Amino acid sequence: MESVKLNAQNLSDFADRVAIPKYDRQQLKKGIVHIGVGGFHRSHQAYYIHQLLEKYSATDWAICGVGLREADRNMANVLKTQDCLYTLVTQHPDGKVESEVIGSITAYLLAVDEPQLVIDTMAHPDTKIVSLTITEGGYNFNPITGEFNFKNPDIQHDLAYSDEPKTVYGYMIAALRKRHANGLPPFTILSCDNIQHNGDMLRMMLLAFAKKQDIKLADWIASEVGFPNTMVDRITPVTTPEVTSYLKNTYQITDEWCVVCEPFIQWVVEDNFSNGRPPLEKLGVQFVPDVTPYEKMKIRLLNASHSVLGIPGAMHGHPTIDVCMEDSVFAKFMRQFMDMEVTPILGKIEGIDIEKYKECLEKRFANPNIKDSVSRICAESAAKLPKFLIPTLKENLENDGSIKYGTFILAAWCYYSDKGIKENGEPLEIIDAQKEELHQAAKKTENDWAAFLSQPEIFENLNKNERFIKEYTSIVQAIYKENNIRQLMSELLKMEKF
Ligand code: CS2
Repeated sequence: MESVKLNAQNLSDFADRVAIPKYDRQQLKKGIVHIGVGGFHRSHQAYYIHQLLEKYSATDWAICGVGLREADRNMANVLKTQDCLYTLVTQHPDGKVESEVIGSITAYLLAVDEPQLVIDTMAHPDTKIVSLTITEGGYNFNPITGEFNFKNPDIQHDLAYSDEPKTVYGYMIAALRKRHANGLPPFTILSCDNIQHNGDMLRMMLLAFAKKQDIKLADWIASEVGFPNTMVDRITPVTTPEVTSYLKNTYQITDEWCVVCEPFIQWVVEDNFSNGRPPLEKLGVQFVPDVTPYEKMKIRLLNASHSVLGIPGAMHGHPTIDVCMEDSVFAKFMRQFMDMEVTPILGKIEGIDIEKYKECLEKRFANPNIKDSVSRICAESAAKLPKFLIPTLKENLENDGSIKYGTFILAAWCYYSDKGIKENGEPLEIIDAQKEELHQAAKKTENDWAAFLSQPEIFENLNKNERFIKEYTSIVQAIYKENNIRQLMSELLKMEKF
């Protein structure tokens, strides 16, 4: 049988092969505008909303996706031809696969082409929530001063030309200004990135930007807009051509925008919405008064452990996270990091058994069908590690706790950034907006062992801490001398060398 293109017109053709939306997509109101429609948004929030539409007819909550960058153009083009439909492929550890066409995104706007339409959609009375996944590095936060980065040229552009914004802040302010002028209530702003206190951080940044333009508007935002903090979780690897072929060969579906994910899904949200919200609690989303302990646990255990496997994994030549987990040295190293360096600082979390949570993480990482590439994990480490790993190190330095495992990863990252090759001499695929700066700092290492740490926007003042410098220096020297990361990990585990 010939493969058929996924779109609204052909949708019913697939009904005997995969699950397709049962609701009438034409009748839905767009209650959510989502900025940053990557794989994660599609496997997580859009999937939750899809289920609400399936099971509870929550017809006010369809999603309008927005891409802010020129780089989103390809996706926008594909989406147009697919009427925003895509297949979600859930890969279970035992080999079971579930494929389902998701219909909750009903429109997609490429902001560079239609800035006014994006502002008008956000300012439309139907829009109740603007949600975001703009990545850990996307918040325009200056880690040294803790303040909004007004030096960013795009931000300066948005201040000068507020009707033709480029940044997420420019768009949100333009739309909120319009709502205010029209006497509409503001939308809730819902951050779904892996940053502790993501809502608070976004609020602080947006208010700083708003105050520069319009104090009255800033006051209105400060008193009326809800910025719930959230913890989001579902491992979503990069879609590979194998998945596209799988859909073609198994179900005869041509889908150029499919997404793969694990079965696990979790969302914990503070119930602080200023203009209504979908009844997500019906699907097991947890609404809590304070998300802090959950987000800390998830970011410091799951996201940091990903980097703990990914960076040395990439250097050693392990292609994916499950392959790292199959290697007992890597698996033990990660467990030790979780037990000795993260668990002690987490404290007790009401309703959560940390031991079980860690065991569950190990199983999720070991899922052989997810094939989550180490290059995805290592991508943008300069934005990730200051959120995932470095805060743990700092807390352990304050409390006299163990710092060996976390320090080892930073030293490995230095070598990785300096040499840019695997142990077997093949080039590493380094994806990082800070790639050049990292390389410049790292390449001075052999003349000055702590040179890599002189990047205050990443390490702040860690390079002034004597205990840390001592540990770091001894590890980084060993890594440069031996170029055998796995061997050194195993020596660290036996406490032989460091
Ligand atoms: C990963 C996350 O980007 C990363 O380094 O740790 O994308 C992770 O897979 C998700 O946060 C899982 O919820």
